[in-house]
Amino acid sequence: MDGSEDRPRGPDAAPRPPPRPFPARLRGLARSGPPHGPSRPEFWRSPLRGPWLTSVLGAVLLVGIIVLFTTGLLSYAAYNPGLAAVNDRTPGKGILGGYLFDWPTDPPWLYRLTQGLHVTLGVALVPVLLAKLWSVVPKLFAWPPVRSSAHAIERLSLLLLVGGGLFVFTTGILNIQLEYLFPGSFYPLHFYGAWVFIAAFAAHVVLRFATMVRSLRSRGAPAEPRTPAAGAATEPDGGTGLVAPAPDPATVSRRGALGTVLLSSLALLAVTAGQSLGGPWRETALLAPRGRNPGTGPNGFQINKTAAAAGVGAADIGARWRLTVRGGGREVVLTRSEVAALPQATAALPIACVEGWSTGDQEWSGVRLRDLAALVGLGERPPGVFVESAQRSGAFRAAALSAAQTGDPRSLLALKVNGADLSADHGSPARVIVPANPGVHNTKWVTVLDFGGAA
Ligand SMILES: Nc1nc2c(c(=O)[nH]1)N[C@H]1C(S)=C(S)[C@@H](COP(=O)(O)O)O[C@H]1N2
Ligand SMILES: [Mo]
Repeated sequence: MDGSEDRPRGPDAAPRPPPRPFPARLRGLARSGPPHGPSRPEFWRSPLRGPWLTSVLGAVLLVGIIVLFTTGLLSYAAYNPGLAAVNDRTPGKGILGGYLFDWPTDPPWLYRLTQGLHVTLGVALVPVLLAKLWSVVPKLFAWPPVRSSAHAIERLSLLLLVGGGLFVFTTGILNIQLEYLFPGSFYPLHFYGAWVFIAAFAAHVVLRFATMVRSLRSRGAPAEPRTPAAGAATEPDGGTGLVAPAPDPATVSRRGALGTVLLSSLALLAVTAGQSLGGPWRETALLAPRGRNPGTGPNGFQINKTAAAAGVGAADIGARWRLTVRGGGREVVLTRSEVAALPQATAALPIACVEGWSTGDQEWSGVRLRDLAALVGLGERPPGVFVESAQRSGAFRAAALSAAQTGDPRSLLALKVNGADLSADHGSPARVIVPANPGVHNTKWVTVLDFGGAA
């Protein structure tokens, strides 16, 4: 636990002790000193490392990760995973899913906000995360690797912290950049990864919070960043093991180092945020994975997957297209002109993707989902609906909507957007649009609405 355990045995110890148990042998190893290389404290030369820098970065991450975790949990709730396996491949979340609640339809920009924040903040925090890891990297090599069972547990939790952190950031970024790299498996990977990470993170915060506050207080926040490069090495270690015992001369001040991290974060923010802000800002979203140039006209807004990419052709959505409305033991089959002849409603709603990009409000018009439920006699208090697409395969060909979502008067089977017929890429002839719904559940090229049905 502490230094007292490391002391040699008393003089009354037998000259030839019996084979020592495992931890004692490790202690012996410890006394023989670290091998050459990164396990020696002198290997690490930067005069910038120290409790103050680590604490500043830690404080930023503390706030940032709480926001990321919260918006991440909200994102899972937005999928309404309790409704059907098509909504989420991890329905059996056990107590980890205990917090899940029915995702509301108000305010209609809710998911746009929570998911835009989640993705944008996650991207912008990458330089802070890397700088934080850099600031503590000597400790990963600290010698001996394990001193006691308590130390072993602490090292294991650090492994989960670092590994878990790199895992959730990496899976998240791969998912937004490579268009659903892990179809179907991203959700469980990122979800369970996040829980492992947050458990290790919570333990870390409990263990280090006092040290962080003390280090931040000890070096006045306004004064420390102004310390010139030459003064960078003067920080006392305070038992943290972060300060290099034999530092090289400073080439940059702590202010310079922190400024570089801040600028990197701002640069990432600047080339990412536009995808969630929309409008003219979209042009600035150089990192945005999808369609910065979706064309002009009423259908000129971002497209997730084109009809061609989804394998949906003219034969599926042309004159032979039919809409099947099912529920309460009844079934109605409609042509496009029959759908267009039903009472039409209009709603201004955004598309907001799990990848973080979103559009501003588009003006959708079509038939209210609850009016379609009424066609099969379920109009009073419509149940949830299972929606299927002409798309034959792929994770997004079907989705389940809750009763609250079908009952909202702004929830439409849209035929038009911004006054024009839907383009093939936006889901012609008919697509679902529901307020505050994650984009992925706004199914395009809809062929079946099964009210009260399930996968
Ligand atoms: N059938 C089908 N519907 C779909 C998709 C799909 O791949 N297939 N992509 C979904 C996703 S992930 C999003 S974000 C929205 C995007 O709608 P848009 O391409 O019209 O902007 O459509 C959703 N509807
Ligand atoms: Mo999406």
